[in-house]
Amino acid sequence: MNKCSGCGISLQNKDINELGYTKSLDNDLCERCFRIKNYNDYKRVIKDNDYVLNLLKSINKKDLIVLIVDIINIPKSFELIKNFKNDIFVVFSKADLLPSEMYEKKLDKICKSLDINYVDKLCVSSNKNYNLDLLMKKIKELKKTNNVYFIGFSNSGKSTLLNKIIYNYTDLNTTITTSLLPSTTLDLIEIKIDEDLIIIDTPGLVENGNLIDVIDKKYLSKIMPKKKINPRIYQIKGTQIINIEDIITFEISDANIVFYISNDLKITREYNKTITGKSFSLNKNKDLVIPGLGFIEFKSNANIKIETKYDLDIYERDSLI
Ligand SMILES: Nc1nc2c(ncn2[C@@H]2O[C@H](COP(=O)(O)OP(=O)(O)O)[C@@H](O)[C@H]2O)c(=O)[nH]1
Ligand SMILES: [Mg+2]
Repeated sequence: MNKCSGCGISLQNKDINELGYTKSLDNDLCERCFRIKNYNDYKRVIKDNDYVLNLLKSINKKDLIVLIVDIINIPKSFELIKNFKNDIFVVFSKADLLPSEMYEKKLDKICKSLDINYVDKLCVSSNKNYNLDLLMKKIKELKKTNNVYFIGFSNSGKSTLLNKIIYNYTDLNTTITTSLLPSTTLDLIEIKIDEDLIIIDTPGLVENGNLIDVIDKKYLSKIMPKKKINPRIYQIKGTQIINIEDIITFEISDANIVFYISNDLKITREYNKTITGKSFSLNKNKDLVIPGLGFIEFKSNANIKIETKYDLDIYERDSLI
């Protein structure tokens, strides 16, 4: 059966409401990928981790896994990745979004703390073609078989990276569908790079409590940074309320903090208001990570209370910057 070259799903012409539908089985793309590519018209599909992990069972023990991690959205837990006993090459994507490369050493520490079979790491940017030659060189050095799997959480940039590799290093004229929405890639997509290398794109794993899975899709383009993030510094005296649009509100006292979120999001201050919500007590040089939105760096010790209508798995880590 033919598969959609955009998302990997098996094509079918029987049921318009089911995934993989196309009018004619001679088409390369399913209707959904066609609409994403031509009209930017996304249809949210939710695939759970059991579905993805089941597909990943085809990974053989000796195959190299390239774990793609969005530098802005480093997940709290890599528990799911621990199941893989393969060599894991950690690739941090979207390096173009952060202001400096000071974080490279800290990433090493993060990788070592993940308790996965970590063999190497690299920061790349598909948008800026940053470190892609080095990525290919390392993949070729690290791989023990011809199959190399790109795995990671949704929206970490797996398909975009593989498209860049196809464009830069092959004569193929196929493009995998990419979008702002999670679960764009629906099945394994094998790309033969050369005689000795097949890279396999995979659907993303879902991270619990991530804003991109719950926010209305009309806000997605706003919360996902597209350009280098301008760090926004706030020196707070007394107690203040800070809103990030109507997504999340913080009550914070006497602190020096820096927001790393999309430049398109407005941060506003409010006075004489109290909020109810979860409290965090943060030390200097810690980040508060708001999955899907970004992170706040604490340059001083502070208490912070958070109110949001979304069920987010907010967590604390050593500062990245
Ligand atoms: N700024 C930036 N955005 C990227 C980069 N790579 C991917 N993205 C964006 O991240 C989103 C998810 O990309 P996609 O490749 O579909 O992720 P996947 O779910 O892991 O396959 C899209 O909106 C991409 O435009 C990058 O190098 N830099
Ligand atoms: Mg994808």
